[in-house]
Amino acid sequence: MPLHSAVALICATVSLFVIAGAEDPYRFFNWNVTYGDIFPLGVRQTGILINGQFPGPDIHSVTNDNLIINVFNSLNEPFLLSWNGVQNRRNSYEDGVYGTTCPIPPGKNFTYILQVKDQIGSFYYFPSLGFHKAAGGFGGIRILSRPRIPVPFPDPAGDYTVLIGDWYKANHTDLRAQLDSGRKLPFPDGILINGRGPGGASFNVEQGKTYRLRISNVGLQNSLNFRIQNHKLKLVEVEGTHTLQTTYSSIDLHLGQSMSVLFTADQPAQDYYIVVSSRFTNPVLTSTATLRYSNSAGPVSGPPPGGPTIQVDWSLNQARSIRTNLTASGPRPNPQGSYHYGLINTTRTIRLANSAGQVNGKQRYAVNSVSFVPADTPLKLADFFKIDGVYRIGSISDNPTGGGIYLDTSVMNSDYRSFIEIVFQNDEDIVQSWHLDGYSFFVVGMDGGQWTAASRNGYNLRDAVSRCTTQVKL
Ligand SMILES: [Cu+2]
Repeated sequence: MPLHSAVALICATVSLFVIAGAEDPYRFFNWNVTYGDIFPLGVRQTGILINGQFPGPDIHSVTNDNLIINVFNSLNEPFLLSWNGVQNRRNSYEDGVYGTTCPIPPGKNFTYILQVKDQIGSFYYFPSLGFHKAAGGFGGIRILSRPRIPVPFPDPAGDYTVLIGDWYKANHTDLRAQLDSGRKLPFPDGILINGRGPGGASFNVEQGKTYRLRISNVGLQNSLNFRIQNHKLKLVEVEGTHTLQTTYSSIDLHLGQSMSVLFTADQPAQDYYIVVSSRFTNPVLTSTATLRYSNSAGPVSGPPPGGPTIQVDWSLNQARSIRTNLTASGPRPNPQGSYHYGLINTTRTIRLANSAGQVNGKQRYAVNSVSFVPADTPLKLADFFKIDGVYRIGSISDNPTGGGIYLDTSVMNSDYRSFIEIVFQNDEDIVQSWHLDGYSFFVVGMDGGQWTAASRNGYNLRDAVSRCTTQVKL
């Protein structure tokens, strides 16, 4: 199996903004996190609910809003929520992942204070600890443009969150126990669309109108393909970047990725299949939802449309076709193409290789041979209170070592305002997703084979998308 790689450029900049005038609006959320019975695939299992809901409630916001989210943990184990795609500006301790912040103990609460400063787009939140994500606790995040900022397409007649993901009938505690006993995850039992199994979810449209879908892959492991019977999908936004408006018959979403598509209900009035199927798996898992015209003359008919299954090149070509719309506004009115990332010198190259293996009889995953273990004190707290000895800078190498997997609290430094090239290398036999919490990066290249310095000749240094999650192919 040849190595495959993807390359990201990222600026390690933490900018200080001077905010003049009135404060930006506040939005308050009070969330209670509980266990509850759910039956998404027809059998009872323990889900994680937010205010009684599975999936959790959407967060609707506008650029620059302050989000105050008070989370009560009514589970019997520690809990954290991570806000995928919400950028951190000197507040990485608000991004709920082990290492930057303390877990919320059972019976306690924590109030997240976030600002979606200079952001637009479609994202989602999810629980980051203890395999909770396999039980729910996720939901959509949308950040709308401010009223006077032009958006490069007319207001859609409807705007729907679509959370898709592979799913297991087993409780998250059972799945966790399987990894801890040294086994890998089994093949999933199905695919959920907005928390519902095959045929469960439906979306209502009026004939002739155009709708926006904000689709996120909130699953555990599998790349998914999304399509609508007899309808085309126009891609308009990827994780906060307005894209060239290319039309596709189906779209791949790899784990953790979010995209917005527009479609027009321009077909004869009836119901149609919305199909989500697994990529690069044998067998192929398929699930459906229903697109329902308000004047529908009848139920879905015909077989659900097929999509790509094991074709890697198809997926790579589609990924390469996703480009930034250089003449469209982002969070601000100036076209974002004025940011010439391709002209900035990179001062450092980091190569990260993922691997899987057993450590002390448990199934573990590693980056440059290090499988992360949390320190007793979250790293940002150690920084804040100037506690020495919690972690070592440089406890992970800038390049793959080829050595076996070992446990450590891996911490890599970076220079303030440096511009960094990151090469992701995958020699496992499944697609990997890499996500950078609190930052975005430009995905400038993606290809098979071993990365070399000559690979730079093929970089897209003009209109790559800035996003927070990239796939690295098998
Ligand atoms: Cu994140």
